[in-house]
Amino acid sequence: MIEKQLLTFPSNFIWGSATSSYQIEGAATTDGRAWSIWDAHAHTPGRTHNNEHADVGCDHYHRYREDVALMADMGVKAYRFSISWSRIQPDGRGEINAKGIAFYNNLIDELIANGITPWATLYHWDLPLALQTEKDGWLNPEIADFFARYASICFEHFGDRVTHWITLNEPWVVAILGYGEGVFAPGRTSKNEPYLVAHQLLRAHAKAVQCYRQKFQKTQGGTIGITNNCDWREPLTTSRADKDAAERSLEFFLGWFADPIYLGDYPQTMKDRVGDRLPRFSKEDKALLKDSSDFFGLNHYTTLYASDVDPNGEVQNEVYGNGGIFEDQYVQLTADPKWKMTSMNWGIVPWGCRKLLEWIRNRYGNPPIYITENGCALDDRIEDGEIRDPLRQEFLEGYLTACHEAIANGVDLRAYFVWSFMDNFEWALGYSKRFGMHYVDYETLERTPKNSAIWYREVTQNNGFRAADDKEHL
Ligand code: PNW
Repeated sequence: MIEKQLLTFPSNFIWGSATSSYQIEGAATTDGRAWSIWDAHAHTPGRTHNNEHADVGCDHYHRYREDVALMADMGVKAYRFSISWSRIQPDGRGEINAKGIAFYNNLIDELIANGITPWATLYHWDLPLALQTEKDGWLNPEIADFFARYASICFEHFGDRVTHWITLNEPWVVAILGYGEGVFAPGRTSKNEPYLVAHQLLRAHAKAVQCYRQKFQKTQGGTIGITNNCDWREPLTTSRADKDAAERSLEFFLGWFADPIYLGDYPQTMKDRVGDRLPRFSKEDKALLKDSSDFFGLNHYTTLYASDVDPNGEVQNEVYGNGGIFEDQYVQLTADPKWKMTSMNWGIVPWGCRKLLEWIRNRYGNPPIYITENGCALDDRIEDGEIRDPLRQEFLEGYLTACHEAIANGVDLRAYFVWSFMDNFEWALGYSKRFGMHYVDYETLERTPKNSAIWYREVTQNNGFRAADDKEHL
């Protein structure tokens, strides 16, 4: 018999669950909301699985009360959602839509009434379409001011009750999947634009933080930061070249966005390799960016092995992950065929999570870390009213065990948000991937807790769980 070990988390550890506006809200043109680039992208034939879009999504806009009740049932202390910019400012600038403000006021009040702390993300990829068509979106340096203005509207209306703010969700995905590979909105493919867009995303983040700190933080008493995503990169061999390749891959992934905030500029390896195609920060931008995050928001899903590539040699296979800027990195990425896979084809590798947390601790001076997303998509089916998803529980047990280990090793990890509260619109993959703790029947929009949600409730209530004493996956 496998011995089960009790893993208890620090007493103030925050257990949460996360979603984003475009993925769940629906009500795409209700009450004055205008289209975002994701509405336009999803309505462009061929861009999403079965041409699916989120006009209705999970209809959370109309069902938020039921959803908050389900969150309370699951025992989460915190809920991370995102605000749809084009509900608040339909054109991305100018006029404010009172009905959009009212929706988030209602949601926030409902959360608080249920003892759940709201964590709001200001930008989870749904840029108001008018800013794209009229203002060139994230390529335009002016966007930092548009974003800061929108952010300040949110601080002003919601900041009396929302004290946990995340400026941007995963700028890497916006830059790489939106402007490098073109699989996400706005669907552009370029070797240069990812760097230009990333630069404006960082500037916009910094300006929103400056606004919060100057006008709101003292009176409202909240915290503000950014969420970046990163997979772990393990050197394929012990060779110096492969170790360097893994490090380089992490710097191109996470260092790109975190170095300017914690260390003052882009990683040296990026400057060396990208050269003039990498924008430079003005003195003013550098100062604004430095220390512009009160915490280290991290979304983490998987791991790949990294090895060095001879620029003149032949690349075997381009596994996803380099994101169209392979030639700037020359890192070969591979999965281990022995790993269990999720339905995203992402390997389940909990030890990568621990190593990444420790890498962040070492590189950035042990900042407080919030895991703002972690979870998995599986081929869930509802049978006799039940969703048996033992692999999701195994995934979560593995990753939470890795988190516990990291904390024991001195990592200042303070929160864990499972992605996602419910099945939802998984971007280009439409409704084909189910990441939820709750199953959504897209015909009836009925929500049912998966078995893993029932297990997660125990975890949140006991502030820990009994994990199989199987150190192998660490
Ligand atoms: C994140 N990648 O997206 C997002 O924050 C969520 O909205 C999304 O539903 C979730 O993870 C699951 O995909 C990512 O290719 C999408 O590396 C793609 C990648 C990473 C994160």
